[in-house]
Amino acid sequence: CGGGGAKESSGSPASGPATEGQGSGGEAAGPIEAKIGAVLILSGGAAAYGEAQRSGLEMAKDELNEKYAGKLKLDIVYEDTGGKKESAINAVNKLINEDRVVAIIGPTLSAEMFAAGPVANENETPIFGISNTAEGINDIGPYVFRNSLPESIAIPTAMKAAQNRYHFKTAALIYANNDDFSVSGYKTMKKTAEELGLEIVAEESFAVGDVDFSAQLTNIKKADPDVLLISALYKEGALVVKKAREMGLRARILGGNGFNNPKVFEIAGDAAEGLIVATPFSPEKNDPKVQAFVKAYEARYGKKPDQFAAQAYDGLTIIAESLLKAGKADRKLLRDQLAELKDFEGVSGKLSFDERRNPIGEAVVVVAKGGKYVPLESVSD
Ligand code: 1QQ
Repeated sequence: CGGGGAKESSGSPASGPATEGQGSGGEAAGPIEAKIGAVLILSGGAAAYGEAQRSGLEMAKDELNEKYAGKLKLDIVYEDTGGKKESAINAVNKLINEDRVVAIIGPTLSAEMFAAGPVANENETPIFGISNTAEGINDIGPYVFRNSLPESIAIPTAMKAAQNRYHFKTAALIYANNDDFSVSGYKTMKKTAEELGLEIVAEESFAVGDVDFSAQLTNIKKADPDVLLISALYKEGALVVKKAREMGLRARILGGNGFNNPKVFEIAGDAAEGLIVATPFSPEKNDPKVQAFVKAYEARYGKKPDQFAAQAYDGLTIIAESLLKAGKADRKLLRDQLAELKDFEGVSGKLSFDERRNPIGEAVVVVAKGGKYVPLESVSD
């Protein structure tokens, strides 16, 4: 493992404040005591993402504290943003300066990370996105990480698989124009559609919080596309799918990461049938690690984990293992260990970072069938 990154921390007392107020710094015989902040959406129209993330984190925390008993003691301080950038910034400031966390997990939305990531970066505190999929997240700075597969990888994977199967000629796009993730996903969808030689016959947008999409969908229906590409969070995205089917749109529908939450099925009902998305996590995966995770999660929470729970679980595991390599709860040493992550085998797949700390990983293409997502290759129509 080497731990080579530590060499760069010229005079480790520089990162002293990171360990203050955290009980043992880990150099004594006791366990490394690490307080981690989690900045999540736990209320409002996108709360199901944060709830799944908190479930994944709590399960990981308990398992890791048991597995590394005597070596590592993790504690998580949760902050709810309600999806608001201002709240994310305030939460990050509080966690860094008052709670003196060694690292922050989240925030849930890319938009929140673009707002709050710079604060953590300036304060030399590792901030680790578990669901940020927009382009440019890692460009915020060297203390910013994510294990969530960028849409620039996931969307083209899904669109190419769908194109190979259904041979679309025309496409329409609709997206939330005031959310960074949705805008970034829309740009990737448009670029990929052009690369695949599709003619774009309609392009529409809306705002997060909107509930009436009939004007946009009337235009889209008139254009009669072969595929409708939707870049949105689950609530608005699922309402668009529902309305599109009510209006009789015949197009196949393909969505981005926002659709990777079971709320989609609750909101869209039967209209979700056939919806295509890309995800790095599938609870069906024939892998003992994934199956053990799914079983333990179901036993604890009474439902299957979604991708957000899985990436949260992996995110805390990565931080815990990096803390053990760092040897103490120190922000700079932890950052250096995180930057060296290679071939981590998580429940949401294998993970390494490229030189810009972007995750290198693979997406599975899934399709909605009978109220859940199944691999596209497993269906015949
Ligand atoms: C982002 C996303 C959202 C779907 C997270 C919930 O991928 O904001 O980047």
